[in-house]
Amino acid sequence: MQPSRIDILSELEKKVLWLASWTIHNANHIRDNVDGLKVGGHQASSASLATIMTALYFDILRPQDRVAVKPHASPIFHAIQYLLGKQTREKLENFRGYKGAQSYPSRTKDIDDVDFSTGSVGLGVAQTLFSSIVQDYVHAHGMAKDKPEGRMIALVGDAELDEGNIFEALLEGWKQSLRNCWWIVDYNRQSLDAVVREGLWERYEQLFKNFGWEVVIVKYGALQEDAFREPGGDKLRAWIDACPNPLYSALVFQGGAAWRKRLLDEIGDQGPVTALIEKRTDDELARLMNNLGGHDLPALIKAFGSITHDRPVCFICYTVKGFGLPMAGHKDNHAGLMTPAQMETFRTQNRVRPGHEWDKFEGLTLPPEKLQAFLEKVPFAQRRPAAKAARLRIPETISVPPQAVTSTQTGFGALMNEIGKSKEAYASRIVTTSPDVTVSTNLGAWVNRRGLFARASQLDTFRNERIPSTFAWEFSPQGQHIELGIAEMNLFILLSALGLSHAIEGERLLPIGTLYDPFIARGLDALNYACYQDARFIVVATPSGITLAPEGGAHQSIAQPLIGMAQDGLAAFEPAFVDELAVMLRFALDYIQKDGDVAPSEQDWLRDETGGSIYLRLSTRPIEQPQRAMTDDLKQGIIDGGYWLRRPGPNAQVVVAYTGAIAPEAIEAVGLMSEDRRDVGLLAVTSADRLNAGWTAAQRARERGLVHARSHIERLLDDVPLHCGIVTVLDGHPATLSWLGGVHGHITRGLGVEHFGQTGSLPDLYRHYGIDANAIIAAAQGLTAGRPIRYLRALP
Ligand SMILES: Cc1ncc(C[n+]2csc(CCOP(=O)(O)OP(=O)(O)O)c2C)c(N)n1
Ligand SMILES: [Mg+2]
Repeated sequence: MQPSRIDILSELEKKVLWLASWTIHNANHIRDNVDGLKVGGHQASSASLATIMTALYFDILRPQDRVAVKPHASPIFHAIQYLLGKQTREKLENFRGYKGAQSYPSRTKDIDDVDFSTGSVGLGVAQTLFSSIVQDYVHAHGMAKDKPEGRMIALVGDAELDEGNIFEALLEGWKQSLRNCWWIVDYNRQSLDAVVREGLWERYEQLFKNFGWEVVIVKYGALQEDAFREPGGDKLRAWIDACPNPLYSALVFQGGAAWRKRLLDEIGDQGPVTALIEKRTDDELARLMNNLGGHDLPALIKAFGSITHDRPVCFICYTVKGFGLPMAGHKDNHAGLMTPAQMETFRTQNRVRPGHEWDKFEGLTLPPEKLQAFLEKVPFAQRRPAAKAARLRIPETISVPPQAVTSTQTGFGALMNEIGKSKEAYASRIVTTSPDVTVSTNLGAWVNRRGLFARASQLDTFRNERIPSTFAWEFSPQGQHIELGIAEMNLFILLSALGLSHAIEGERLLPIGTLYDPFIARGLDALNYACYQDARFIVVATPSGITLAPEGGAHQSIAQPLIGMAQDGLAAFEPAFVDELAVMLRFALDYIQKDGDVAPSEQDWLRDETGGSIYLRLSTRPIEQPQRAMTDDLKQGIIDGGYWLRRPGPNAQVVVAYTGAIAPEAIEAVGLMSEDRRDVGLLAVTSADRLNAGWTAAQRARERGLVHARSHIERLLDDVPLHCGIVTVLDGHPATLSWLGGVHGHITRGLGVEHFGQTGSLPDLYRHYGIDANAIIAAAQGLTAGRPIRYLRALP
C-alpha cells in the first residue's frame, strides 16, 4: 500500500525531533568534558515546534514564503534543512561551536538559508509584518513583477508575546492594511521561568481580531477529537478546557498513570467517561492527552490549508514544551537537557543504532527511496537563491547651493529635496520613513515631491478643503515615504525589512529613516538586529546633544556617538558643515549597496569593500559654512573620518580635534590661542567611528606581519610633534574622541558631555558642560607649557 502524505510527514517529524535532540546532546557530550559546562541547546523549546515546523516546511510553505523561526527552535530548523540537503553534518556536529550551526538562526552566520535572524525575542515576529509591507511596496512600485507574493510567517513563542514591540508592530500593520502575514503561536503555556497565566489565548484572540486578523485556534488533535465523539467524550473535553495550565503541564510530565488517577478522581464518577478512560492503557491515555492540536499533523495541515485569503492570520496552536521527550511539560525544562541515560532510551525508541545517528532515514519504517523522493519534491526546497539585485548608479556629486549660515539638518532637507527632483533611477528607489517626525527632521520637501505610500490612494483633506499647508500629505501606491507612528522600534524593524529587500524581494531599495537622536536608544535592539542580519539603510538622527538647548534633559543625547562607534555593521558620521554632509550622503547611498558576501578583511576593517549601513548624526544649529572647493582630497578625508581644517605647524604645541556642531567653538578657540601657542592645528573629525576602526585594523594588520599597514588617523597625526597636546571636543561623550591620544602617545584632554542635559540657552549649556571656546582654551593651557593664554577668562 502506498504510504499517505501524513504517513511520510509523521516519519519526518520523528526524524526531525531525533536529529534536533541529538544535535544538542552531541554538542554537549563533546564539549561538556572540556570546561565542565553544558553548552545548552533548548531541547524542550525545540520539541514544542517539531510538529508545526514539519507541517510547514515539508508541506505548507511555498518557495516564495519567508519564515522567522522562534530563536530557540534553531535545532529543529537546522535538522529540517539537513534533511533537505541544505545543512551539513559537520555544522550540526559543531552546533554552538566555533563556526558551527548557530544557536539561533542567523542570516549571516548560518549556511542554511535563514530568512530572518532571530534571538532577541519579539523582533523576528515584527520583522515578518514589516517584510509583508515591503513586499507590497515593491509590487506597488512595479518591481519584482515575476515574483509571486509570499507569506511572511513568524513562529512565535507564547511568552515571546510579552514583548511590547510586537504590539507596536500590530498597530502599524493595521494602519498599513497588512496582508500575507501569519503568526503561528507555539502555545505551550510555558516561558523560560514558569507557566504562563490562564486564559491568555482569549486575550490574544480579542486583540488580534480587533486589528483585523483572523484567529485560528488549533487546540485538539485528531485522537482527542475522536475521543470527544465517544460516549462521555464531552466530559473529557470539558475537563481539558477547564484544566489550569500548570496542572496540565505537570500531568504531561508525570505521564499515563498520573493522568488516569487525576481523571478518574475528578470525572471518573460521571458515567461513560470512566469507560473512555479505562479502555486505554497508560501509554494510550498519555498519547491522547498529549495529542494537542499543535502536535497533530492532520489538524495543523487542515488549519494552515484552510486559509485561502491574504488577510493576516494568527494561529494559536496548543503544544507541549518538550513534546516527545522525558522532560515534556516540566516547568523547569527550558534549558533542560536529556541525561545520557534518557538519551539512550530515546535512541531505542527511535531505533537509531550507535554510529548511525546522522543517517537521514535510520530507524524509520518507510523505504528510504520513498522518503528521499518525497524530500526532493518538497515545494519550499525548490527555492533558489534570489539573483543579485543590480546596483544603482549614484551620481558623482549630490549638492545644494551653498548657504552662508545653515545647519546640517536644513542641509539634509535641501539635499533630499534635490534628490527628489532627480529623474535618475536611484532616486526612484529611495524609500524614506520616520516615526512621526517626518516634518521636524526636514523630510517635508522630499515628501511633497514624492508622496506617501499606501496601497490605496488617499487625497490630502486639507488640500481638498483649500486650507493652506506647507506639506502635501497625499497617499498613493507610488508614494516613496512610509509614514510610521511614534514607535522607534518599528522604524528600525521597517528599515531592517526595507534594507533586506534586495535579498528577499530581489529588488534593491535605498532606505533612509529619520528620527530624533536620543530615541535611537528606544529602538537600539532592533537597530542591532537590523545590522546583525546585514540589512542596508541610512539612519539620519537630528537634533542631537545639548546643542538642542531649550529642549533639555534626556532629550539631549550623550551616548549616541559611542553607539555609532560600537555598533557593528553601521558606519557613523557626524558632519559639521553641509558640504561634508553632501559628500557623506553620496558615499552612503553607494556604500549601502556594496556586496555583503565577502567577509570584511582584517586589513580593511572599514568594510569599504563589503559595505554596511550608515548613521548620520546631524544638528539643528545654524553655523557659518566654509566657502571652499570640494577637492578629491577633502572628499576622501571626510569619508575616511577626518581632515585638517588648519594644519599644525612643525612646532605645534596644541591641536584641537572636534566633531560636529561644536565647530565654531573649536575654530574660535584656535583663533584665540594662536597668539600664545605656536602653530595650533585644527582637526575636523567627521567620523570617529571610521577613524577608530581604521586604526584598530592597521594595528592588527601590523601585528600579523603587514608592516606597512597604516591608518588614516596615524597619517593625519604623523606630523604632530610628540610634545604637542590634543584637546578633543564634541557634543557627546568625550570618550568618542579622547582615544586619539593613544594613536601616537600625545597627551590628550577629552571634552564633551557626561551628565544629563538641561534646559538653557546654547552658550549657557556649552559653558556649563565645558565645551565652549573658553573650556577648550583652558584645557589647552592645562596640557601645554607656555605663558598663560590671554583670552582665557576665569571659568565659572
Ligand atoms: C529580548 C529577549 N529577552 C530574553 C530572552 C531570553 N529568553 C529566551 S527564550 C525565553 C522564554 C521564551 O518563552 P516562549 O516564548 O514561551 O518559548 P518556549 O521556550 O516556551 O518555546 C526567554 C526569556 C531573549 N532571548 N530575548
Ligand atoms: Mg512558551
